[in-house]
Amino acid sequence: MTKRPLGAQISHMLKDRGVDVIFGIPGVHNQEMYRGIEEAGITHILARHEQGAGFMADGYARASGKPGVAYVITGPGLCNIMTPMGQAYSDSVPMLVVSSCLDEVAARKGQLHQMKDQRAAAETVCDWSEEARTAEAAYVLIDRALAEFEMQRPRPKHIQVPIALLQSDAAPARPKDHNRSLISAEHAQTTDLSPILAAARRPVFVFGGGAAQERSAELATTLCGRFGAAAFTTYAGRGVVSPEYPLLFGSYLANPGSVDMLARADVVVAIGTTLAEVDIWRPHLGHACAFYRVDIDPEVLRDGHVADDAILSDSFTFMDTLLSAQPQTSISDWTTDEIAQARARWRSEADADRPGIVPICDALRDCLPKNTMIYSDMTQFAYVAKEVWDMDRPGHWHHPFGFGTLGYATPAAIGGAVARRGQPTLAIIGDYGFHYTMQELGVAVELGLSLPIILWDNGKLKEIEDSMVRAQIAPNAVVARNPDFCKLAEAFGARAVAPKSLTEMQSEVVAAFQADGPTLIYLTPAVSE
Ligand SMILES: Cc1ncc(C[n+]2csc(CCOP(=O)(O)OP(=O)(O)O)c2C)c(N)n1
Ligand SMILES: [Mg+2]
Repeated sequence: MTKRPLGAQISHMLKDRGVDVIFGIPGVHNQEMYRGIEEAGITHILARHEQGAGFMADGYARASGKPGVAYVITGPGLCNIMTPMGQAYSDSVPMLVVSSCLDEVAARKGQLHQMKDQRAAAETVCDWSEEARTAEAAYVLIDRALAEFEMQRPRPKHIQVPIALLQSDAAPARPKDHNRSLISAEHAQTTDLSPILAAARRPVFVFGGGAAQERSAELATTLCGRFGAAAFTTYAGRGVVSPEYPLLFGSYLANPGSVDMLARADVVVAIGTTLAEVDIWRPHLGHACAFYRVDIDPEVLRDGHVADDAILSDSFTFMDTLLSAQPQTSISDWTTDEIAQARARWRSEADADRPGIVPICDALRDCLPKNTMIYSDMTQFAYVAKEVWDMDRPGHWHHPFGFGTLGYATPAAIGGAVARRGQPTLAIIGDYGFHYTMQELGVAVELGLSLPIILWDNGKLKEIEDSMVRAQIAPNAVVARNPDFCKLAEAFGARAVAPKSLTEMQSEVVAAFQADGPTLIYLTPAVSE
């Protein structure tokens, strides 16, 4: 048993548990955690700000399904990563943040990186935040976090370790117990909805991000087809149902017109969705019929969307069980016409609300390689795309949904590209949001990531300006002087292009996927005129 300082042992333990990449920033407080990274065979990615490290870990986790791990220092390092932790909390992303902490704070004021209660601060934005006071406690907490990522709704966790403990010699953690089954018995619990769905004339499925696993994709479409069900997806659930499926309403749940369609349903089954404010932008879905919910998280099943029956199950098991039941004859009254008409109406409403973006979405989608993974930011471009852009596979469009923070897309796409080296990744971000984390461009250059970054420059904080106008506030504080974005990208060592037409944009996007580093693709509304 090799004794090493605990900081080094932690990296060795993480490697043993399957962690290959850690995002972070070292400092004198957490440097012991850096002693063992290379020795353990883990790649460390040095972000330019802890917020970048957190978003990279998030993007990595969303792309790989593995936990995103970040190392940060006491105090400011932890504070800086709290926004990504809050984002990962709202969007159910498995993220593990390990930080140092001071050995003692009560009697010694004015120490480097001191804050009043770091652990409690972190706890406000994650599932749990714990301090390890012994090496064994650190190991137990790490294994608990990793087990919970697999068994429960995944959410970020924070473990802090006192500096002196990180420095002190410790025996290694026990090797991973491969025999331990992580399948929780409660996930097998399902109710048979088969006869109810077979008898329904207008069944509707609503699929959320919880159903957006690759293995669920064909299941969901087959399930809808079996019962002649119409389907909605939330933004996070896009791609769960094939865009070829004729009864797909798409991701238009936030369009008020979706209420009328849901009112026609005689059974609604919501799978893996919180039906949160950011999904439906109204308190009630709009149905007036039997309503069933399926979720892995009991808290979701107990919320305000009261169901006739709440089924505690992961979405895959639920769908698989439902499909294994004996098929019964099922007649559906949904017509492809009513669905196509509703979709066409909603698409033109999206275009009218935020003009000029739909044609760019169409052109962009047409030129992307099939399995492109997209990361978007809080920009009007994404708000339009989330509705009009059908995905042909689940889990390939990531957005800062719940917490809704700016600056997500660039670093999250970097994390995603690291997780899927050699496969296409794209970022979409607005001119204002780009400022939040643009320094992470340096990381993409360093790593030689062939990452196209679509920068949508409408010259302002357009969504906020529009909102102020609607509220009859004279628009103010909505224009920031922008730099020459192309020169800026070039200063980082990235490529930069400013296509003048949609066809030019398409060839630049194709070229960007072939490049040996990131490309800033600078677009203004003029590109579609
Ligand atoms: C951290 C954070 N601060 C503030 C906001 C509020 N906010 C949402 S969108 C937006 C403007 C974004 O401007 P831009 O990136 O240019 O996108 P556009 O709306 O112009 O497409 C702001 C300030 C936010 N979402 N996150
Ligand atoms: Mg803007």
